[in-house]
Amino acid sequence: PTGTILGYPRIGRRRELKRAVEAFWAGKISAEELEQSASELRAATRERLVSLGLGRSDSSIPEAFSFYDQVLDAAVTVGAVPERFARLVKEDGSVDLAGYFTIARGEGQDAPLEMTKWFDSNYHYLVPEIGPETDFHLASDRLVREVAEATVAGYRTRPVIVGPVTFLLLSKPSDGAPADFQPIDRLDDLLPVYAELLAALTAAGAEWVQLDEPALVSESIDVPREVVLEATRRAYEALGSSVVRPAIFVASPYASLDDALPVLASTPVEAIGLDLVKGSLPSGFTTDKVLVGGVIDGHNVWRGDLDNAFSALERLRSSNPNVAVSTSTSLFHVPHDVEDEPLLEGWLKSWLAFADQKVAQVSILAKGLTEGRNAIADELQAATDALEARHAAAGVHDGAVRERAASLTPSDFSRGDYSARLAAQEEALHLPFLPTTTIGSFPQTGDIRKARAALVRGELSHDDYVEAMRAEIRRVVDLQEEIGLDVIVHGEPERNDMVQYFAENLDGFAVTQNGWVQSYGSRCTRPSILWGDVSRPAPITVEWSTYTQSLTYKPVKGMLTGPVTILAWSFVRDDQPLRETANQVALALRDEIADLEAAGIGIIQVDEPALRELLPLKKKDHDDYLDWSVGSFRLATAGVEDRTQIHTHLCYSEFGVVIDAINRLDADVTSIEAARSKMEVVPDIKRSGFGRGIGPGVYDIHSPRVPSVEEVSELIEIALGSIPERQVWVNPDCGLKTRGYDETVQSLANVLEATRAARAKATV
Ligand code: THG
Ligand code: ZN
Repeated sequence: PTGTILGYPRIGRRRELKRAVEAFWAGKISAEELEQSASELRAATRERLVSLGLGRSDSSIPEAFSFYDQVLDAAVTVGAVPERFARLVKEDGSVDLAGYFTIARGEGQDAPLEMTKWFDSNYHYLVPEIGPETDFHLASDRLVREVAEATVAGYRTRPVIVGPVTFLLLSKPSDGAPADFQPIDRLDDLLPVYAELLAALTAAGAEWVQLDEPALVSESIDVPREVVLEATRRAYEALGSSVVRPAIFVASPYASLDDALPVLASTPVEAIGLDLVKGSLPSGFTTDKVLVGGVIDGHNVWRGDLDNAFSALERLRSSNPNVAVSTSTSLFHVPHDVEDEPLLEGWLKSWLAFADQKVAQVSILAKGLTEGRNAIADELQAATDALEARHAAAGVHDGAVRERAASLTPSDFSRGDYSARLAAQEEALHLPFLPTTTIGSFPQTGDIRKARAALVRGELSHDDYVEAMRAEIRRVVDLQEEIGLDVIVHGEPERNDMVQYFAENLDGFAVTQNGWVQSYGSRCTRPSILWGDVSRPAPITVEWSTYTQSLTYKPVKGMLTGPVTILAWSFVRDDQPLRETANQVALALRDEIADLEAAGIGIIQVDEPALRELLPLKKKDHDDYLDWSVGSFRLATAGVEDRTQIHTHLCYSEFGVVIDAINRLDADVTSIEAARSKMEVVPDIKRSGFGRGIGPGVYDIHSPRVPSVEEVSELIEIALGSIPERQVWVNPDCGLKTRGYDETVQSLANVLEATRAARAKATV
C-alpha cells in the first residue's frame, strides 16, 4: 500500500465499546453480546476507512482492535499470565473474556496488572509480569479470528500487535524473579511464539503484519542500549527468516529510531515506519525496504501543513526508492471526527483534523505519491490556506498576552527565601504538628453529576446550580470539621475534570462534545483544544473558595491545576514552543492566585500530576523540558506574599527521575502518592535533601478498602523515621473524586486517629 495509518480509535464514535464493556462487567450483557458489539464496531471501522480512501484489499487497513489494552492483548496472546491468575487459564492455554478483564482489573486479593503511561502520551497500558518461569506459548487466536472476520467481509487487513522487543522491554520481572533477571532475557523463548502467530496470520489471509516497536525510540528504558539493539537484531533476523509469514512492517512511533534504524534495516523485514512528526529524516540513510513516512501527526488534532508533509515524503523518496505515507502514531490518541462537533466554530473546525480527517489526509498524500504533486495540488493549497488563516486569526496572537510574556524577568520566577516564608506562614496559619489535609476533590456523587448535566441541558438555572454546589460544599466542610482535618478544601463539586474546567474558563481554549480519547480500559477523557493565546477573562475559582472560607475558621486551601498538567492533558498548539504556551497559562494562573490571596485565601494548591508524563523520550531534551516546566510552575506561583503557602500535588510514583525538578518547583508543601507503594519514595526524598513540607500519602485512594488506624500509623512512622518531623504532612495519596462517601469518611477518620496518636508520641 502507498498510504496507511498505524491504528484507529477503538472506543467508538459514541463510546460504544465503553458502554458494551461496562455493561458486560455489570452482568447486563453476555460475552457473546459483547463480542457481537465489538465485531460490529470493527466492521464499521473497516467500512469507514475504505470510504475515507484506504484500500479495501491492499493491507492498508490496520486490524488494531482491543477490548482493553494492546499490551495486555500481547500478554494473553503469548501466554504471559501471572501465577496469581493461573486459575483463569483454560485447558487449551487461553483465557476467556471474563478472565482477560480480571487480569486487567484484579479480583479480591489478586491485584490487577500495574498500569503505567504509554510513552509520552496520556494513554495507560498494563504492565506484563515476566519471570524465568513464564511459559510462552501461542495462547490466543483472537487476532487470527479478526483477520479471518475481515477476509470473510471482503477485506484484506493488516493485523497489528505489539512487537516482541517492546513487549519485553515494557514488562516487569514477576514477583519471584531473581534480582538480576530482566524480561528481555527471555527473548529467545518468546520469538518462536511470535513466529507461530505470524504463520497463523498468513493462513488466515494476512499479507502484511504490523509489529509496533515504540520502545526502540525511547531512552527511558531501563535496559542498556546495546542490549536493546542486539535484541532488535535477533528478533527481526529470526522473525524475518521464518518461512511462512506475512510481510513484516515494524512501526516505531513517538520519536526517531536513531541507531535502531540501521539495525532494523539490516534484518529481513519488508517495511519500517518512521515518526517524521516527532522524529526527523535520517540524513544520508538509504534502504531498499519500504520506508513508511509518518508525516501526519497521530498524536495531535491539527490539520497542519500538508504541503510540508508531502515535501518530507518527496525528500525521503529522493534517496529511498520505496516510500509510503502514514500517520506518525496510531490515531487512538485523537477523537474520531471533527464533524461530530456541531458546537465548534467553523473557523476552528477548518484548522482541525481528528482521526477521520487524518485518514483522508493520508489518502491525499498517497495519491500524490503515485500520481505526482500536481494531482493533489488543490488539496495541498486548501490546507495551506487554512493554515494561513489560522496564523492570522484573532485570538491566535493576542498583543497584550505577548507583551506581558516578553517583559518577564528572572524575578518573576522566584519567591523569597524559604525560611522567611516558613516563619510568615507559621504566624499566619497556626497549623499543628503533622498538619492534615486532603488533595482537593471529594466524591463526585450522582447528584452532582446530574446537576451539572441538567445545567448543560438548560434544565437547571445557573443560580440553582450554584446553590446545589454550595450545598455540597457545606456538607464537605462540615464533614472535614467533624473529622478534624486542619486544612479545609471545598471538594471541587463544580469541576467535571481538573483540566477541562479551567479550559472552559480561559480564553484560547475550546472544548469538545464528543472528542473522547481512551485513557485506560473503558475510561476516556475529552482533552481540550488549546488553539490561541491564553488569558483569563475573569476570576475562576475565587467565589467558590471565598464561600468555603466563610463557612470555617480553619484555613481553606484554594485549588488550581498547574500549567504543565493543563498542557499535558490538552491538545496543544503546534505553532510555538511549549515553553511559550506554558508561560501564557502560568500568567493566567498567576492572576487567579493573586485574586485568591487578595480574597483572604492563605493556602493555594497548584496540582502538577503530569509533570513526569511529559518528560521527553530522548535524554538530550530533558534539561530544556525541566527548565520550562518547572519555570512555568514558578511563574504561576511566585507572585504571592511570604505568608501565602503554596502547595503542589503529584501522582504516579517514579519520583526518582524528577525529584530534583520537584525540589526546584519551590512549593512550600508537596503531596505525593506513596501509600500504594508503602512509602517506597521516602528514601528518595531523604536522599534528595528535600527541605520543605512534604505529604507522602497514607491512604491509597485507588481502592475502596478502608485503611486501618494501625496501617496508617505505620506509614506515618516510616515517614517520620526518614524525613525531619517538622516537614511531614498527613494526607491521602490523591483526590477522593472516584471514591464513595462511606469509605472516604471512615478512611479519613482513621487517618486522623493515627495522626493524633503520632502527635501524642512526638517529642517535638
Ligand atoms: N483528567 C484528564 N486527564 C487525565 C486525568 C484527569 N489523565 C490522566 C489521568 N487523570 C487519567 N485518569 C482517568 C481517570 C478516570 C477517568 C478518565 C481518566 C474517567 N472518565 C470518565 C469515563 O470514561 O467514564 C469520563 C469523565 C467525564 O465525564 O469527563 O472516569 O483526571 N483530563
Ligand atoms: Zn494525585
